[in-house]
Amino acid sequence: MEISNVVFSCAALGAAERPKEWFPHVAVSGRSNVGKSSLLNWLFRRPLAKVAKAPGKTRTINFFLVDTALYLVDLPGYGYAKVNRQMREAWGRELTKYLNDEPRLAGVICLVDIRRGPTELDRELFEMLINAERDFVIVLTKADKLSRGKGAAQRARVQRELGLGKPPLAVSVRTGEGRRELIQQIDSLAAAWRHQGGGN
Ligand SMILES: Nc1nc2c(ncn2[C@@H]2O[C@H](COP(=O)(O)OP(=O)(O)OP(=O)(O)O)[C@@H](O)[C@H]2O)c(=O)[nH]1
Ligand SMILES: [Mg+2]
Repeated sequence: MEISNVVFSCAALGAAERPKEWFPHVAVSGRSNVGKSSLLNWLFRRPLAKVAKAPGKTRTINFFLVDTALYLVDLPGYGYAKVNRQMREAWGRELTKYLNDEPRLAGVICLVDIRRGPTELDRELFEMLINAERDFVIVLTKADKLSRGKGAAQRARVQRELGLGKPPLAVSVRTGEGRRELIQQIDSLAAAWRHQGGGN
């Protein structure tokens, strides 16, 4: 798979606002500021998703239609204390509904900062995805922030801590590391969904 034509489709909070077309969704999740929107722009090679230095930028579920075949979905981040509680609860509810109930959701790319490793909130999300029987992969972001040796050590640590079959993929939008492998992972999630009957 290559990503050539991408169009922003819509920003949704509730289920009624999601796109109507029956294409698989691959969603990108993670803490605020982990680099979700940056990673999507890097995949698109176009700045379609809004990025910010401060956390809490993305506040809706944003759908991008890729080559009229699948949606890549930018999710609001979690773990950002400064947004008011009412807002946070509203997203939490809508996000939980989306992750649990959306039949077109083929899988989730769970981003974790390579320097920090998984946090308590990340683990809560993994738990929710396991309970919902969702396919997901863990991807470490900002690989450029660590030396090669330290990066490899962090990958091994995360593998061990989460009991993964192999070390997670590490990516960097700065150096370009991991782009092809990430596209492959997205492709396999969508392919598995189609193979399993496409949400029907
Ligand atoms: N060094 C480095 N910085 C990165 C990388 N990816 C993202 N960043 C920076 O991290 C910050 C947050 O990026 P965003 O893409 O807005 O993060 P987000 O996860 O979408 O954040 P929310 O929308 O608030 O949940 C920005 O300052 C980015 O430039 C990377 O691979 N390397
Ligand atoms: Mg964002």
